[in-house]
Amino acid sequence: MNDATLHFHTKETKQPHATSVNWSEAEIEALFQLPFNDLLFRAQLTHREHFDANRVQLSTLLSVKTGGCPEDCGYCPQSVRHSTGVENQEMLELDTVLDAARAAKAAGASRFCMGAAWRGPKQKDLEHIKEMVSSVKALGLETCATLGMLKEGQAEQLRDAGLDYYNHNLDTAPEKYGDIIHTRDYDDRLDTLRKVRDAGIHVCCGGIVGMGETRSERAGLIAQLANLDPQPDSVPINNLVQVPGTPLNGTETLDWTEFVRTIAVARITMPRSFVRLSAGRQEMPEAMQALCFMAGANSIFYGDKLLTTGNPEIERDRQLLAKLDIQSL
Ligand code: SAM
Ligand code: DTB
Ligand code: SF4
Repeated sequence: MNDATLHFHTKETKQPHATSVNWSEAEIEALFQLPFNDLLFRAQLTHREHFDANRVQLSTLLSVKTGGCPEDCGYCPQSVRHSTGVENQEMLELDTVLDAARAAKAAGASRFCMGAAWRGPKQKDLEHIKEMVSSVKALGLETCATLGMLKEGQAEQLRDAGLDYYNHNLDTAPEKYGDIIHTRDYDDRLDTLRKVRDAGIHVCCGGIVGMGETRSERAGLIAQLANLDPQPDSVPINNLVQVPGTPLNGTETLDWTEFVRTIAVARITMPRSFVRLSAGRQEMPEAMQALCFMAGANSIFYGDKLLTTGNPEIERDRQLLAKLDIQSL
């Protein structure tokens, strides 16, 4: 029995109202090392303390500006530096976005997330995005955007337009980061997250696993996320979608148990956050997804497409959720 098994009382039960928690990488690694069933059991206990275990939140993604991105993120099919066959698409018309948002709402999504392949938005771009945000919000959907780095004052503009969530990921552990991205650094990301939080927008921040990182680097990513103060409202855990033409294509895939463990550790360390089982679901068997829900995932991307890559068909997800008696939030 290791340390984490012996000290079964979780930090959150010790400090139910603490806003600031401090998880060391060693503590997080000890969670990863728990016997699989013990880890899942503990994650379920934590999950049930804070959430209805039979409900999952559904967010639909739309790429409102695709490809041609100047950044060099090694996983991303939209970087101008990688030949992936993704067709560049300038900013979508408002009506196109609204049609997609109406369809998402009709299919049962509660949140609509608009993504753009930018280093960050220019003011002219932001004007269009603000229009999209306020119009999507007027349909009765929660709004989310992921537009890259924000400059001073931009988060406030998005908030005033009605933006509920901003997605900006830390992506990986600080020590792994330099292997993956060279055009912006970790502090740039933390700075954008601070701007979002200071503007009063909910923070959606997570990362990608399966990029060839070690287990301690996965623990390092979770430590960074869990030690954000306050913790992110929503934490997308992406399993790398390997796209031919990207530098990370051909990376050894993560064993499925390790992915489920990552979800469980995210749940235990961020007890009140929505943990989103994000990219990579199309490649996951249903039983693995069910284990992720058992490990505390309580949100998914819902809709046939992520930004440029595939996601399970809506009908297939409906059937899966029905089989698991899971209802949407
Ligand atoms: N361009 C903006 C940015 O990077 O901040 C917003 C869009 S970007 C595509 C949003 C996130 O998608 C990335 O931070 C990364 O975590 C995730 N992502 C991109 N490509 C991925 C892939 N192939 N597999 C898994 N996640 C991916
Ligand atoms: C997040 O963490 N994952 C989503 C969303 N935030 C924007 C994006 C996944 C992208 C997967 C690759 C693609 O479809 O281009
Ligand atoms: Fe550009 Fe975002 Fe892709 Fe990085 S992840 S290349 S910033 S679109």
